[in-house]
Parts: sequence; C-alpha cells; structure tokens
Amino acid sequence: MLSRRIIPCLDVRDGRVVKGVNFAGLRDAGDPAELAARYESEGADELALLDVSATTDNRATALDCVRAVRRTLGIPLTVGGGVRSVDDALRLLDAGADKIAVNSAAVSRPELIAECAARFGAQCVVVAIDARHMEGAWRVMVRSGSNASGRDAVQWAVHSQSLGAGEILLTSWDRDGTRSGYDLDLIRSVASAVSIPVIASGGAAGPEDLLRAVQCGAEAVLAASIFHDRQFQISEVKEFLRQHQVEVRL
Ligand code: 0VR
Repeated sequence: MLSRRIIPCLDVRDGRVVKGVNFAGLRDAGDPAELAARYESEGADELALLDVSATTDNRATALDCVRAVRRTLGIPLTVGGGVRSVDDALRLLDAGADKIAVNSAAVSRPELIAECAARFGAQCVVVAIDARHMEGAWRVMVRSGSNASGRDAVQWAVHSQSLGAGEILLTSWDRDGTRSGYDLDLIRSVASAVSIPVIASGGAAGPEDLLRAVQCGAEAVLAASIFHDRQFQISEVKEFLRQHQVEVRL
C-alpha cells in the first residue's frame, strides 16, 4: 500500500499566506517560504500553494512566491490558482512547481485538462474541485467558491479523470476553515467513483479527521488552518496515523 500523504496548503494572496472560512474573511497567516520550510522540517510529504489573488496582475507576485518557496523546498510542490492555459501551467512549472492544479478554467473548458496532461503528463495535472452541498448533492463551485457552476462534483471528478487528470484535490466549500471535520460523505462518494488519488481538503480539526478521511478512501489529506495556527505538528499527526495502522512516510 502506498503511504498516505500529508499536504499542508498555503493559500496565498499578494505574496502572503491567508486563511479564512468558506473562502471568505481572509486573515494574514504568515510568509509562504517560512511556512513551507517549517512544514517540510515537520515532515510534510508535499506542499500545495494556491494563489487566491483576485486580480491577474498579482499573478506575477504569485510566480515570485513560487520561486521563493521552491528555493527552500525539497518535497513536491503543487501550485494552483488562475491557471487558464498550457502557457499558464508552463510558467508555474518553470518557476518550480512539480504539479499544477486547474479549477475554474477547467470547469469552463474541460479540454484544458487534456491539453495539460498531453503536454506535461497526467502525473503533473491535479484537478481541484470545490464542492458545496446543495439539495442532497454536491455542486461544483468556481471563482474561489463564489459561483455555482451547475456541475455535479462526483460526475465532474469522473469526467476529469477521463480527460487525463492525475489526481483530484477535493475541497469542501462548506467545511473550509471551520474545523468541523472533512465532508466524509463527499470524500467517500468521489473516492469510490474514480481510480485516481483523491486528496481530501477542507475542515480538518485534528488527527482524527485526517484518519477518518483516509478511512473513507482519501489517498492524501490536505489541511491549512490547524497547521498555520500551530494547533498540531505534522509529525504528531503522522505518528497518530501510524498508530492507527495507516502507512505514512516517517
Ligand atoms: P482548512 O484545512 O479547513 O483550513 O482548509 C483547507 C482548504 O480548504 C483551504 O486551504 C483552501 O483550499 C481553500 N480555498 C480559495 C480558498 C481559500 C480562500 C480563497 C479561495 C479557493 O479558491 O480555493
């Protein structure tokens, strides 16, 4: 069995790590390169960097941020936020990303997934899905959770896989930043519908949540709030998972 991966997430706006609840009320949570170095030293398996800057001119800041994080990091780095074309992805890879995450632009133009997979390989392409529970199903949200796209999240994950996605980064909009636990039904539904790895995201409050997400089929678990606020060290989370018979890289 492959080791389960613990992936801290840096949501970055204008060069600073931010953190909110349900994608809103973003507060400053520190310097990206400093947090990246800390998380790697604590035993993070990978790092996700999500550029949540609102305007496109701040995308240039994001590239500088990727370079700064890359200079300190020896583990795989996934970068997302505003990727709309193969050229956007190439700029991020040139800046040091190992994988790129596509979200809103792929919902609008699914071929983007196939284009990136053809150019860079499926292992490089993460499809980020922000899902909101509505009327007994999960709707795909776009533009930083502000618009409902009309797509069903489970069906979109299956379609993304068929287009060449290498992984699904599955974020619960409802749980993001709430420390109320991952949306386990969402994880279970998507993980049972696709054969590619699903990264659980949104709502983690402690090691028990990460364990539950893995038990529901998540191949990796992402968290932001509990790590930024130093509530838990990654090393203690990994020890907890190991004690519960989850294969982790120690
Ligand atoms: P917590 O572990 O609950 O803090 O959240 C993990 C994950 O949901 C967040 O790091 C991130 O994916 C939320 N996403 C977005 C955003 C946050 C702020 C603004 C925009 C976005 O577009 O995904």
